[in-house]
Amino acid sequence: MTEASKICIIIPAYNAEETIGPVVSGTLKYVSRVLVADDGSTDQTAQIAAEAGAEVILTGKNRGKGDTLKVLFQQAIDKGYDAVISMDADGQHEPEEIPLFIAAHANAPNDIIVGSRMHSPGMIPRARYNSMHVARFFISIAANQFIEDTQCGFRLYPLALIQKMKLTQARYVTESEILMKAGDMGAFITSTKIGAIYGNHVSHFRPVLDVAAITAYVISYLTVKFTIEGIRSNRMFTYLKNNFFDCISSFKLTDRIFKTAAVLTFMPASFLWWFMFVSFPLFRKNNYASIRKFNYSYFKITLAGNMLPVILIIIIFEKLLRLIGFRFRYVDGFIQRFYPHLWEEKKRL
Ligand SMILES: Nc1nc2c(ncn2[C@@H]2O[C@H](COP(=O)(O)OP(=O)(O)OP(=O)(O)O)[C@@H](O)[C@H]2O)c(=O)[nH]1
Ligand SMILES: [Mg+2]
Repeated sequence: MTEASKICIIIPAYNAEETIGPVVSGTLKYVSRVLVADDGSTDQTAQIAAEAGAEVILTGKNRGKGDTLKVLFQQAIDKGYDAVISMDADGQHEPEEIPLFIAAHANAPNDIIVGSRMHSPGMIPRARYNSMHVARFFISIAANQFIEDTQCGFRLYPLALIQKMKLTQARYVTESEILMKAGDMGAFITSTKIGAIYGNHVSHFRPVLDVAAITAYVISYLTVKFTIEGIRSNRMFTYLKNNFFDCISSFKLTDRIFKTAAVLTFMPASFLWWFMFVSFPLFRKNNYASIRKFNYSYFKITLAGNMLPVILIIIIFEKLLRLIGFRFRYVDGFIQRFYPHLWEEKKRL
């Protein structure tokens, strides 16, 4: 059996009738099976995908990208695949780039391979590029390694790795959750350069709500990780399936309570963790093992965390100024300064 025959393509789709046909037919040049999950579309997405050659799964009412990905993972596992390549239904991912993922997988079969668009800043809307930088900074810390593009949906997932984690989040948060948990279990995440396509496509991504949902989860994840790493020696990988954090996150109410508490206490807690970083090694040798390994200033991480509300204020300020005709670009400078490329030369521990 060749590598390619154990990999299938999965496409979560929602109201993508304009683009899904060519996406499916394009991918079928590289793999023999494409699974499309139609997530309660109100248009012809399912029919067009099926006509183009995909196996279509109907999920019923719209549940969002994350839950649909979970359905697709399970389908691929049931059908005996080793790995899946996820692609967006809106034509932002080029089927011609599938071989890059297959080749990277052949080199590193246990790694998650993530497409990176970060080398094409000119092709990506400025606000999105900035939020990709901030997300990359914190998700890389949680995942114990530098990940070029943490928000790209064009990825290869080894299914054995996916089965080692419990996915508790939904919509656009799930993809960040997977990277953090995988990296925080000791898995590697490899990047492969892909093109950035931003045309006149329809986006379902809600810039405020979805960014807020990702931020709240990343903060709550780091709250658990920084607390565990702070009080334990040599504890770099803190995630284990069904740990207490998974239990809390599995129920909507406790998930919300924990996220709210984590967001509200993040600023004072970040100084507490910094204090633990500086003083605890006297009796907890090599605490914060992941950060010490990278030799990255923990104070800069603390500062970056505390700059988040400041950046938010500057974004609002910029938008207000734009309304009265002034164009300033303060945010870009702040992002470059406080959320730099982390550990560029030390991608792996
Ligand atoms: N199953 C399902 N999939 C969705 C849903 N919303 C989006 N998707 C899928 O996720 C992909 C990415 O969603 P987009 O809304 O384009 O988000 P994005 O690509 O991160 O954001 P843009 O860069 O603005 O396009 C889409 O192509 C769909 O395949 C949804 O509600 N359900
Ligand atoms: Mg899109």
